[in-house]
Amino acid sequence: MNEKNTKRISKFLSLILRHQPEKIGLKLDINGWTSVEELLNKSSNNGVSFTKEELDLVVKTNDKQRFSFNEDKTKIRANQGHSLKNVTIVTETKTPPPFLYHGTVAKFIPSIKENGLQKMSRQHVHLSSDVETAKKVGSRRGKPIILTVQSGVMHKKNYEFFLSENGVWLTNLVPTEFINFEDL
Ligand code: HQG
Repeated sequence: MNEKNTKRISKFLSLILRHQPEKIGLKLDINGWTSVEELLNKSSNNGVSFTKEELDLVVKTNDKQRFSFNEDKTKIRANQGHSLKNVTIVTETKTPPPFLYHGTVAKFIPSIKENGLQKMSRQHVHLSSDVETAKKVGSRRGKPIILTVQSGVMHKKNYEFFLSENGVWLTNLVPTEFINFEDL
């Protein structure tokens, strides 16, 4: 399978396993899992055909490890990034490093200054442990601006942090007083 095809399937999986399973008549359980066999069948019925081996390869080689199988590989889910309200991926709360980073773009800064970092359409605010990754996240929307979040201070004040299976730090809200806006 070529890279273009892998990417196409990965994008399709993100859509179905995070946002719109109903698009192909699929149901996710409350932990985000769905049957691999049903996913293969229903995708194919809706014009997106791939084999179990191809799915395996997409999950294994995905650049951000977006998806996981359960132990016996009968079920699959997205590790994070859901907008579906009735899916919760349980991750343990974890002590974050002193600083985490958020990549965004200039047009959002006035609103972030006023309201802090909000979940917007996702279930959590997504933060990166390194500047490089945050830059990539911001670049999806234009020239990236990197905000530094005082996660250590927030943690001391009892804000909860979660670490997703693929290494993304998640929290519910970053109030503006914990964001460094210097130079902006
Ligand atoms: C911005 C991708 C105005 C926020 C990435 C961001 C990441 C505000 C956008 C993951 C705001 C939301 C998440 C406020 C936040 N006012 N704008 N108060 N608070 N924003 O896509 O962090 O490929 O939901 O800065 O690589 O960009 O999907 O979040 O620009 O890991 O796996 O509102 O998604 O990963 O956008 O990206 P998103 P994000 P995947």
